[in-house]
Amino acid sequence: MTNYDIAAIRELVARRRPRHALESAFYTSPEVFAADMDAIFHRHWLYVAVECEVPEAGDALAVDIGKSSVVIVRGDDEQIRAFHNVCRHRGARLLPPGPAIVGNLVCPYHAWTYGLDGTLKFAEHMGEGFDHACLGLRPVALRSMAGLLFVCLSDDPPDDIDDVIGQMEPYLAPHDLKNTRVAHTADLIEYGNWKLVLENNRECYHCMPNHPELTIPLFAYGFGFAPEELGAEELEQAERYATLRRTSHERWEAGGLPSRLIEHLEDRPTGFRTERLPLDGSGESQTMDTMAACRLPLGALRDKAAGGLHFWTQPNSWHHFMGDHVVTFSVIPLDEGRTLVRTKWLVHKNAVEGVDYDLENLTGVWNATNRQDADLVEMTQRGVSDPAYIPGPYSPHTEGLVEKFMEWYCARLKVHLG
Ligand code: 3BY
Ligand code: FES
Ligand code: FE
Repeated sequence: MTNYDIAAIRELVARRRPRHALESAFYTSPEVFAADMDAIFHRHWLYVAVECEVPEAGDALAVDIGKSSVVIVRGDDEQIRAFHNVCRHRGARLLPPGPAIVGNLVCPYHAWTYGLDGTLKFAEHMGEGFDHACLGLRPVALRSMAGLLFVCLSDDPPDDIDDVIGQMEPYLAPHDLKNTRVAHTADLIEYGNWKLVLENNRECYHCMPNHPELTIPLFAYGFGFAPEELGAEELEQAERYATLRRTSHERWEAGGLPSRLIEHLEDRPTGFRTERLPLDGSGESQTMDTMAACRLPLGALRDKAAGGLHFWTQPNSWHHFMGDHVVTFSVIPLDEGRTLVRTKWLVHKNAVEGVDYDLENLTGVWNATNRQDADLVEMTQRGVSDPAYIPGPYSPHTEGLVEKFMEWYCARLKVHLG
């Protein structure tokens, strides 16, 4: 049973003006939100966690996604599995959101006890003929992409994930995510629809006026501009950036670091984009002084100026992989006007806070940038909720990737609404 009017939403999608922001209802209507959860968040691969959050057998992590919740757990056989966080007896949640260490998964209600592989091991007082075998936890599709964990809530997940993993692993592997640990997690609730969060992330048009910490201007030139629209000084910077990008790619690739752009944002269910981009200043890291935040390099990375590998997935993540640390972001819609942005900073697993890195220094740039982005999203949510709002045009130069996100979104809605 759907709690939205499929025909009405289909009509909204059909009349979407290309290369323009969406109509207000897409950002403000509870019905469109319900359709988004159904068609997008329940049918696509979602980035939710990192392998190093469940390093040992019995380590578990519960992640809420809308009305759903998923338990990720490492079994005694070292395999990581995911299950719906719903007891097969009368439905109680097995674990609250967040990390846990478990021997078995024991329901707090009547103590039905599941093994780490999801099988029901004990259920007392259930009488004769009770069939344990068909009351195991319902599995959730899970894939590790070089240590990034993706789940799909559908029983029929898009099968292009294996191709994405195949293409991405050479880019991600040098950062050796399996030997990292989470130095810090920040949950930020942004007061805007999840699509405004994604749209904002898919352009750097707003970076110059809003993100002084993000070691721009270099960053901004990585995401599109028109030379003829730049002043003389900006043009010189942009040209310097283009040269640095080319020479950096040559150097990184020669040193075994895949760097060139791969972009499949709008033509497949699991849209993604990656490129290793040079960073400002020393080129080492996304810190206020551009120098590495952590003394221990990740994996086999010995080029201190390894830039920042950015990796985006649709519908819900973006990441920055640097030589000394990784920052990952996952987007989880809460309702039509609120979105959780969960940021994790990963460092080498042996790095000691206060010795090898300073937490303020590690998290400074993205804590500030996230705050600024949250403000931008909130003010946009307010504006698009105003009866006077009319969707405006995207820049063909600096918002091309926003349009690709929207093309993907509308195409995916169409597929699922028929
Ligand atoms: O974090 C990102 O990947 C993007 C790049 C452009 C704007 N935003 C900061
Ligand atoms: Fe889980 Fe009863 S609801 S044991
Ligand atoms: Fe931003």
